[in-house]
Amino acid sequence: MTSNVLSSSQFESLAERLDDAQAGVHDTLSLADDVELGIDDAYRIQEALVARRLGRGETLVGVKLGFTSKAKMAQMGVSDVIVGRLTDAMCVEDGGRVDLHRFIHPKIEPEVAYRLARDIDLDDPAVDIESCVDAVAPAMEIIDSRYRDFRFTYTDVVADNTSAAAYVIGPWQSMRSAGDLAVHLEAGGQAVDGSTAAILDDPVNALHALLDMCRRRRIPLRAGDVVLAGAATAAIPLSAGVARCEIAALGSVTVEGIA
Ligand code: OOG
Ligand code: MG
Repeated sequence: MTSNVLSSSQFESLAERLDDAQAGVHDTLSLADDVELGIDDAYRIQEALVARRLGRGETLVGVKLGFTSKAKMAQMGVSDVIVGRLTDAMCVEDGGRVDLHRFIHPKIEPEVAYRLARDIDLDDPAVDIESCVDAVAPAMEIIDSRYRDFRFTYTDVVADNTSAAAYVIGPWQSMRSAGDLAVHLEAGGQAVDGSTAAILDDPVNALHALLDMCRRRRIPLRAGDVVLAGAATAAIPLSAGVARCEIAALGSVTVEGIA
């Protein structure tokens, strides 16, 4: 499967299909039902999808990793790290409200966020990504696959910007270890507990995985960018009411879903 089997108008129309699903709050079927996609194709669709959002005035504010924990891989049946983009329109302030009508079937998951202090030169083999991070925070990601029943293939989820829908970041603190910290998330009467060690043994390893992915995919990393390291536990449904995540030593973060 190579990208040259698809024409650029086909890439554009697959991106449009996912973009329309997100903007129109309706699901769509697996792209894999209609077309054979390779991983390069999937990232190209993601790029076209994000370009449509930027064309509407959104700005890039960071990146997110997916499937950095076994719990997430098992929940979604996928076993390779993926990367997606975050835009300003996805940001919800800590303690803020989010209108659930924006989403198709939202779920929420606990995350560790990092903040880049410097632009990263992807072509510099000696770059030390850890030293480019100045802050860490507890965070939550709202994921909302555009695919029916959250059922997708690996290439589908990459094309769909890794289900990214919204995120909320708790208090930033200066960069420090976030390895093996207890994680508690509660939303809609459900709760899930885990540890940040579930994220590639230590979420700092997500930074190295990110650098590798960004080099391969030519995704820029810039000063001020937020990095979501990937969920520490499986996601739980987001419904009306307050969702709260607490990470030991990092603090807590909340968001209120409004029906
Ligand atoms: C894909 C997004 C995965 C994570 O933190 O692992 C992700 C999905 O589960 O729909 O964001
Ligand atoms: Mg996530």
